[in-house]
Amino acid sequence: MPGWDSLWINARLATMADLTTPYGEISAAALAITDGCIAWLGAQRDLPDRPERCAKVVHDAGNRWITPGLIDCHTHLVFAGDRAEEFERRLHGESYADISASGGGIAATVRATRAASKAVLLETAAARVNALAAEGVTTVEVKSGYGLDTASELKCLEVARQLGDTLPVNVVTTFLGAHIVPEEYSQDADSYVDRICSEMLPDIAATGLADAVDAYCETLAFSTRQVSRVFAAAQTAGLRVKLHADQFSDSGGAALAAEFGALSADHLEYTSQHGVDAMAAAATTAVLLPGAFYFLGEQQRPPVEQLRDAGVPIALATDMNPGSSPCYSLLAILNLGCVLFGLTPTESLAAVTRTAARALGLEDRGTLEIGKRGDFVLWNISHPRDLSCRLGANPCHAVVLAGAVSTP
Ligand code: DI6
Ligand code: FE
Repeated sequence: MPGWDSLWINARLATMADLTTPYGEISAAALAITDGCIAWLGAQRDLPDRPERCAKVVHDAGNRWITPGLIDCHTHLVFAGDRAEEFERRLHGESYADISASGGGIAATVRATRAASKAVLLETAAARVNALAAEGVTTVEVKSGYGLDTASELKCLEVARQLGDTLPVNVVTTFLGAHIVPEEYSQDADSYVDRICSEMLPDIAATGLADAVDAYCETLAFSTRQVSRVFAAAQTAGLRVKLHADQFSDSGGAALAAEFGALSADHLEYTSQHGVDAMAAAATTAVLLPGAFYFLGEQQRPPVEQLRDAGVPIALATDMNPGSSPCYSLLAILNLGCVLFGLTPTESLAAVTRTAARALGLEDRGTLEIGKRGDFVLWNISHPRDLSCRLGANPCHAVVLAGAVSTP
């Protein structure tokens, strides 16, 4: 008798592990948990004994599909204020870049976030995390980047950690001090980069509040030369890097990310073949963000074919933020990934499970396999492709986090 903590029976598993069969399906399956991790999975008829004799608790999945817990690997969900008015300005013809240049955009959210208390930031961010969790998200990456001074960045990263401590979701944090040049440095971007490298990044790394370092490489933010300095400082502090790259133009961001062995390069609409090849060689994951593409009415799609051909794994994420992607639904992103970027439903689901885990450097999740965390979702769907083909539906039946049912 194996003595597992719990056992789920009558399940259809989309393991996402061995994708030589679609979704890595195991039908008429069972899945066992011990100490919060997957202890066994396979065809139910292969169980070593009757279910009640195998585990302390037996759950009946009711022949539902079970997928790995979803992972949103790129968000900016700790922020104050809102920018709905900018949404209207864009509809009237102003561009994202024009609005940024006139003091709106990220700078507007920085002003509001600096002025907000930790309690307000926590409450508003918790509502956003809960929206994701209600759709089966069990791990979420949260970036700072709306503080842009040490104290305000620490405030946001503390809030991010607190979200993970208090809500039924795992939080991975990223320091994005190089988001834009803050207003007080507007005449001297390089001095702000100096400050990030010599003061902010080392101080923040020492607190342990940041799991990685990101930067925004774009004409309205930082150049490749400036990002290189930030990445070098990150590596000195022992932190992995990732990059907002080539969103509005080919700045060579993807190749730069690859040069620093980045976990991921994100956006990539304008990435060249050279950038794709560099990512493949460096095993850097591509994180595509169809929410920002959609909200900003972009026309140039990321080079999905080239990424596929080069074998670069493709992840998808919400990019949840108050400006370029006020998207509160990772399931909607699965649909946009298919419709806007031409991913298949299988690729889309892999993009928010196994590949999203890879984008975060997490080897303990993202697939249903023995030894992985017991983070998974039961769905009211007839096939995993349903998750990609609907928009605005939430077929999540239950969420299990480290083996424990977390849905109310
Ligand atoms: N991620 C970002 O950091 C920026 N764009 C993006 O896709 C800006 C977010 C914002 O508009 O606040
Ligand atoms: Fe972003």
